[in-house]
Amino acid sequence: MGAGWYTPGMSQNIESVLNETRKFPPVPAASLGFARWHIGSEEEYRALHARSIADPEGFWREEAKRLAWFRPFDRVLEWSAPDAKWFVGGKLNACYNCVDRHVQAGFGECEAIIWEGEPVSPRTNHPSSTSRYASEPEIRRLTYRDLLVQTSKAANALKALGVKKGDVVTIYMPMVPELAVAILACARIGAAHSVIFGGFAPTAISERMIDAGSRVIVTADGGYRRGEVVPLLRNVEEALGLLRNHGHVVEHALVLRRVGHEVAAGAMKTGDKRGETVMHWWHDTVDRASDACPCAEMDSEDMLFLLYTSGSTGKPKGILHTTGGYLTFVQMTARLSFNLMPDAGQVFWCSADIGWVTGHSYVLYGILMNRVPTLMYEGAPNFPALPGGGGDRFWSIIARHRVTQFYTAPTAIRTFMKWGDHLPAAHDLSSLKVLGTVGEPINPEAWIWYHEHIGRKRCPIVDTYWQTETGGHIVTPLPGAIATKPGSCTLPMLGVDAVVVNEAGQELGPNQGGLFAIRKPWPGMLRGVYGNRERFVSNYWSRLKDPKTGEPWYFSADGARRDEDGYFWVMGRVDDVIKVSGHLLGTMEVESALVSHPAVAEAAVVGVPHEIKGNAICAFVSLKTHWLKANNRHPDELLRKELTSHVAKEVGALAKPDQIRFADGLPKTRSGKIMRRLLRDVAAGVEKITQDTTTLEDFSVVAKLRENEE
Ligand code: 6R9
Repeated sequence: MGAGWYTPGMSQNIESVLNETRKFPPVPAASLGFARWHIGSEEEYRALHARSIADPEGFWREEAKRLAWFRPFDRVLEWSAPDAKWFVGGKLNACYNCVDRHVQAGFGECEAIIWEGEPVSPRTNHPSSTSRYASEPEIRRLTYRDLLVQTSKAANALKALGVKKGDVVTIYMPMVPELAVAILACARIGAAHSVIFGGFAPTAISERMIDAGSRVIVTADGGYRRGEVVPLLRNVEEALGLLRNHGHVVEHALVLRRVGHEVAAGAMKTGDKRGETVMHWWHDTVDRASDACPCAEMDSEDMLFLLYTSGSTGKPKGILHTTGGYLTFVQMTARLSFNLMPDAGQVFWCSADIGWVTGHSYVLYGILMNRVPTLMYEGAPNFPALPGGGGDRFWSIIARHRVTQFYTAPTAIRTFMKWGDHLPAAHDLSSLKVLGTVGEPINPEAWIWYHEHIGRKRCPIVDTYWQTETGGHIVTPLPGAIATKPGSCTLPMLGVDAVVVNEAGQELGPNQGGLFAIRKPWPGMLRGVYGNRERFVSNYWSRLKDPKTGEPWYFSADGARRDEDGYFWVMGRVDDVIKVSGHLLGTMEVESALVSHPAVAEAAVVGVPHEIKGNAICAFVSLKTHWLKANNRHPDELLRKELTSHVAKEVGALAKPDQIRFADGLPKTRSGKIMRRLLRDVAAGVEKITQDTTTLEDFSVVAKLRENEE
């Protein structure tokens, strides 16, 4: 078994990472202006990690004590694989841990959220202007007391709409402070939140609401993105129509006014109905609600949220996280990975949208629990767009707010590289102390650029490997303790028993490619796939097990290797899931969208390595000839465009194929399975077809596909 056997979906250039030998030692805390590192040496890390694996209950008991519990837990863990119960018997509340406890401890006036809106007008040539822009962006600062008042009001408003403990509230909002407020308000009253990324289409909203049995949605009239208005309310109204057709009743929609100039919004009044759904403006309900609302006492294992993520089948799965374990895990990982300390002048900025797990754990929960101000930015990095192309908004934000920890994705870093070194160079980035990356393997070139041009060779980079399912970081360097290597996420988080194994569950030697597994439960682990036990078991707990005891191990669906220092190198997904610009997408989701178009007979979607996006989406499509004839249509550019916008409409713009290739038929094995590996090679333009093609049903198909290569 060589290093390359798990190549599907792999977004790292294997040769370049295998030859990567650069190593960057940790720097003294004082050189960055930190009072100290939480963990300051590799020896300390190794001793703590060894202890956390030898005595997980002792280790996690101490960590959990950092939270505020209404009732202490009786037992740390009840484990009957794959089911874990953490901190059994304990009662707590997530909003209390993020907000109330800080106010009660006398920190009510400390900043909790610093928010910057997108709109600014580009600078005119006004000579007296010291700003790069004609108008300064809108900035809002919320203290913990503000957050307490706002979440209490929103919680009371939700209660008035009939939301109860255990209900699922869907949230589809732009990156504005009210999004954080809505999430925390749900947690406050014990309702689970299901946040849907604002880039998703009406079909995606309706699918998720049905799956979650959710009857209340919180949204906004729109949001700003790259100078345009994203029509959130219009999408919700369309979704409500789809839901009605399914017989799913949404009782209430709570709508924040963010943009104000939408026609649909102008026409809406509180109390209006869309079908059976009663519409409410946020300013009519939340603003008028009482600001006193007690925190619900939640069981440690009560559901905190659902977050839908793509899988290898067409339907997204609702990843279920519970309260005590998730909170314990994210407060610890946020603190250790970024060296968070309250009252130390830190400002933490994670540029991810809250619609993804990174935003849940490291824009909100993990950062607020550590009482460090969290920065939220509403819009795009290239607004306003600069004359030469690209944008420097992120660097101006870092300078303006003296950001100390910055966390973003490799795809963004590669985009910044393309826009040019002069953009970050023009800004004061001296406040930065720790840089983070997440979402996909980072190529060494991007890592080095981040290190030199953003970190100015001073700041450690934490390459944090984790998933929606893991709740928080599972493999990452700790910035004061672990020497980094560009492209490697280095060593496991405390309490995480991570390994690279073969199919038989045997640990592999240095630089042997295998499967990434976790052998012991950890508090941030998912507790289920909502309403689908079978998918939970088969997706995560069926492929790998302890060869001695037969106990199932967690399988992340990623291929990985460890080097001679035990460092992990994640090589990418081994299933039919791809990362496109850092967003997880099931190829089946895109295929289902394509075949729902009347012209399409069959579709196969694969990822192709892409310089900026990590993966680009390539769709092979065979068309219905009778439909083409009947409608006088042809496999041409026009149809390509139509199919592309059809996918955007069905799933969301993030799922748009970058390439559509028409084919007479798709290559299949005798058992009828589409030969994706082969299509991947064809799409990537690999010269020699690596897969044994003797099982192909129709050889001519391969030749045709290869002829069609652009
Ligand atoms: C947090 C998040 C999970 C998948 C995961 C893996 C990839 C994430 C990575 C990484 C290499 C890293 N991934 N971080 N691969 N190095 N630092 O992204 O969650 O959207 O659920 O995606 O992302 O393939 O399996 P999610």
